[in-house]
Amino acid sequence: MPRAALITPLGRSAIACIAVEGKGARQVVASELITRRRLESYPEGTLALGRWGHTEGEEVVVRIAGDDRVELCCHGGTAAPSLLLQRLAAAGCEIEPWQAWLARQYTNPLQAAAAAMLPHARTLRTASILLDQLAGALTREVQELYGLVAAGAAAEAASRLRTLLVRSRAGRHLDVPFLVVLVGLPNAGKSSLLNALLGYPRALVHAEAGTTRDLVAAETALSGWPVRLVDTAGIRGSSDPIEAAGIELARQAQGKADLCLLVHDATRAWQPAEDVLLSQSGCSLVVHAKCDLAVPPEQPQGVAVSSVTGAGLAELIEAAVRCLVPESPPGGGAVPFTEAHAARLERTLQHVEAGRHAAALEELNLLRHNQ
Ligand SMILES: Nc1nc2c(ncn2[C@@H]2O[C@H](COP(=O)(O)OP(=O)(O)OP(=O)(O)O)[C@@H](O)[C@H]2O)c(=O)[nH]1
Ligand SMILES: [Mg+2]
Repeated sequence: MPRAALITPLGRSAIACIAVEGKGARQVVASELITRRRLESYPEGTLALGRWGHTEGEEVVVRIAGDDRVELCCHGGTAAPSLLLQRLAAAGCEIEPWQAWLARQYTNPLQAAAAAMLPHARTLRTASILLDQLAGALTREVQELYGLVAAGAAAEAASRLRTLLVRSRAGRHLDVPFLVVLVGLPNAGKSSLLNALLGYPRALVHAEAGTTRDLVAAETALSGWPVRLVDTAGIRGSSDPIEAAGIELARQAQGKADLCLLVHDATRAWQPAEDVLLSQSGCSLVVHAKCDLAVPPEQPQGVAVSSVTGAGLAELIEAAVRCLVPESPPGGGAVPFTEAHAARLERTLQHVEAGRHAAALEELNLLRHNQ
């Protein structure tokens, strides 16, 4: 039975594309599509214009991609592709999700996984890393590791495994952004910094302390790495139940962050409460804000910025990226890109270090099959 899948994204678009493949694909399409000549008579590679159905009249560009493969380009949006899929189903096609269609295009499971993640890449940089894996970078590295372990070159294998594990931290953020949370005392300049980093006014800024209550989030990219920035309520003891609820949200966000920007108001002395905040977050970077108004303290060390003049923002972005991605993967390099890859590589390393070569080879085999 032929299968059909919508292979362009759902939602608004000018054009949508449906792939129909498998034995009988042309015949099924020909039963619905009116073309000038019989569809079966077109040679492979032909592009032709047709009219869908006898009553609907949707104009469709058809590409004969192979004997058993046809691509239909119709109007985008939801109505036209849904109609075509419904009619194809009624004519005997099995309708499948694009992920299943895509998986069948690759024989190598790691490459198939990279292809499935690629539409979710948020930036050019992360897409290019996934394209490297789609081109076989991770597959080749796993094969070479397999050869090294099999040949007893444990030290070399362990060193390459460690490199991969470092890269896997960035690899897990090719489709999901890093979480960067701005915390600090009230009025420190958090919301102003959020806006300055985004380049547009997302959060309300006011001279009154305690302005932000809810979490205010927005996505951006820092040096090509996808980042979700979250602004929070200034932390202080408050008897106002609404502000206290906001402060509780801030603490929870701080606990989940990949990186906390601890925003300090450089016009004020460093406070003991800020030492507490610093000790509470695992990974944080101190930001001395409002540096256009005052000289920031030397301790604790941090990045001096002004959200008003823009001074220090480039340095802050550089420092934040260094915290999130200490070693940027080289172009064309192998990058493990899922939690499961990282877990397998971790276990492989443990086996290699303990001299359990058979177990390490087994892990690499499973990784090669993306299991
Ligand atoms: N000159 C100058 N003023 C700033 C800067 N950053 C913030 N401010 C001012 O400081 C005040 C507080 O700024 P916010 O960004 O609202 O501070 P916040 O930390 O979000 O405050 P809360 O939401 O109350 O916790 C506002 O009047 C801002 O205009 C800066 O870099 N330079
Ligand atoms: Mg605020």
